[in-house]
This record gives sequence, structure tokens and C-alpha cells, in this order.
Amino acid sequence: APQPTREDKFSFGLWTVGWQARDLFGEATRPVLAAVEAVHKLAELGAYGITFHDDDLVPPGSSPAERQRIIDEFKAALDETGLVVPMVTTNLFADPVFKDGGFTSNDRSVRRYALRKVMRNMDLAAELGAQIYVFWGGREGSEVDFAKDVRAALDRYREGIDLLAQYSIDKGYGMRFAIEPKPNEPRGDILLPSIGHALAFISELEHHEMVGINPETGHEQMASLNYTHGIAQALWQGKLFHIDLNGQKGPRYDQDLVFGYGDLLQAFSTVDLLENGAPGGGPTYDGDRHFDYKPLRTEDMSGVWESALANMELYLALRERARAFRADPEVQEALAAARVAELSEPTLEPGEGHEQLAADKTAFEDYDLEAARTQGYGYARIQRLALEHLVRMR
Ligand code: GLT
Ligand code: MN
Ligand code: MN
Ligand code: MN
Repeated sequence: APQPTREDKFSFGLWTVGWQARDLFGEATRPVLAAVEAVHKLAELGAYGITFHDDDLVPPGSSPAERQRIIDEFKAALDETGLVVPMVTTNLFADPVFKDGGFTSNDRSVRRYALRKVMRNMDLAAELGAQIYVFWGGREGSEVDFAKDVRAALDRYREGIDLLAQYSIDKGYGMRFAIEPKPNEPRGDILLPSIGHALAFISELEHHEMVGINPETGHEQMASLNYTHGIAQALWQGKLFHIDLNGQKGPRYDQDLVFGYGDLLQAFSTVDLLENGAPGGGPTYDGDRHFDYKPLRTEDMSGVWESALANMELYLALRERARAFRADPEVQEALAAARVAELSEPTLEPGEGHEQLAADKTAFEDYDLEAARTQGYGYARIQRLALEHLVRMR
């Protein structure tokens, strides 16, 4: 199997390998994982980064002295291993104070508390060199439509992000923010439920240029959406600032499976897009390959590390498969036959407007409708070749 290296830029949330597997129906099945141990183990496995929520690293209720000791030990482990902290985020969902949301709680005092909690953790994030700050608003939402003024909630969401962006600017932190959409769970309905909702929201922000998205594979798939298409649109808009890779088997609860363990074919097209860009060119993704998964509840710590490695190995295997797919002359021929590149040609001639188009009889009056109606597009061949590359029939 391919070996992950630092250059591959794989990162993991401390809350992933550190998940004690407490779920809705059962208690923890694993012991607490010390952050320092997570750093050492991830570095050993070939990851380059570790990310965390404020409360993953420093247990809530710690005294200032304890907090400092934990941070110092964490930093020492980073120095020792060379692991970096490329992204940091805030827990605005676990504490009961956030049961109606952080930035969008109906209770104004909760909103002010949430902002302060983020500001405090942004200071730590900056100190550790994090360039990306993620916002997953899992509790921003509702169960009762009539009890949440969504218009006002979006105003408050915007107010919150605007303030924090200003905070980063004024402090000289130079961070970029990444909003993570999710349709539901833990709230019945979450605000900014999909990539598209988040992108539309960002365009309303004061510092929209410093805000992008952090789309998670499973979250889009929970809503039956095509993850590869979603990140393609984010790349198109220059908004794919970060990414949460994992696996999900269709629309059901958030499974956070190992990357690829769900819709493997879509994982393949995801990696192909991230690594090679669109078939007609266009930007590739140069950020971290961040895994947000939950090691199975059945596993002890050896299963945790086994699954952490599985994420990286699968990614590398798909990257290799995607390269082979693109390099295959038969694939290139099939792409050409399907006129995939023709979609990159503008529909109008240079300088042509609607008047010239209206004057072009070949476009309408003399158009060979019958030929266009009966032609085949040749996608079946591409589908077959992609599958064959995926399962190494080629
Ligand atoms: C939480 C959530 C994830 C988010 C994390 C960032 S926390 O586990 O389910 O999808 O990425 O807050
Ligand atoms: Mn996530
Ligand atoms: Mn998830
Ligand atoms: Mn999750």
C-alpha cells in the first residue's frame, strides 16, 4: 500500500481519533486519548497536521494554569514531531448553553458569550499558526419553524461572522474562515444546510473575500447531493478553503465513516477533481486533505489507528487510480469522442450578441434537429472506463 508522507498534507481532527464512541444509545467504549499521544501517533502514521476544537484540547472548566500547561505540552509535542496545526475550530454545540445555537440563539446573551468563546480560541489558533478557522454551526437551527425567525437568524449569523472577521483583521491574524454546511443533526434543521446555501450566505458578508467553505462528504450526501459537483462549484467560485473527507451510505444519520467507505465511486471522482482539476482544466485544490471521521464504536485503540491509516491509504490509492485514468490514451480518446472539452468553448462567437445569434439561421431555422436528437454522447464508455480503472481492471 502507498505510504502517506508530510507532502500529502493529511490532517485529522483531534475529535476524530479521540472520539470515545459515546453515542445516542450508549456510553463510551474507549478511554480518553491524550492530545500529546494523538500528535505522536498521527505523525508516525504520516499525517502532517492536527486540528481541534477549543474544548477537545482544553477540557471545559480547566483553570487558567491548567489550560496553559495543556497548551505548553501540546506545543512541545508539535515541536518534537513537526506536526502542524493548519486549522482550528470552536465547540459551539456541546455545552447546554448552546442548545438553541451560538450565533443565532434567540437569547442575545448566549450570542455574546459564543462570540467571546470564538475570540478566545482564535487567539490560541493564531499562536499555533493556524491559517484556517472553521465554523460548523451544528446547533444553529430549529425544530419548530414558527419559533425561529430565519431572516433574523441569518442577520445574526452574518453579524457574528463579520465581527470575527474584523477581529482577525484587527489582530493581524490573517486567517481565512471556512463555513461547514450540514442539513440536520443535531438540530432538526440546521441553517446553511448545503454547500449552495453557504456560498449564497457568504456573498452577503462584509469580508466575503476571506470566507469560504469546508464541505464534508457525508453532509452533502445526507441531503442526497452530489459531493463532487458541490466542491466543483466551490472551486469555480474560489471558495474551497478547506475540506472534510469521510464516508456516508446515503441519506441517513451522519455516519462519519472512513473516506471511501460509502460511495466509493464518488470518492474516486472527488479525488480526481481535487488532484487533477476538471477535465477541461480549472483549479485544483491545494489545501489540506482533512479527515473528519469517527472510528467504529466496536474498536479499541488499535482499530482507531488502523482506520486513521485507512483514510490516508484509500486517498493515495484513489489519487494513483485517478492519474492512471487521466493518462490512459483510451480514456483521452473517449473524453474527446464525448466532446468533454467542447463544453469549455464559449457558446457565442467572440463579440457575438443576441442580435448576431438571432441572425444565425444555422442556429435555429436551418438547425439539424434530427441529428442532435438522435446522437449518442458516449458517456457510457467513460463510465465503463472509470469503473475499470477504479477496480484495477486496467
Ligand atoms: C463535529 C461535526 C463535524 C465538524 C466538526 C467541526 S465537529 O464533529 O460533526 O462535521 O466538522 O466543528
Ligand atoms: Mn466535519
Ligand atoms: Mn459528519
Ligand atoms: Mn461529525
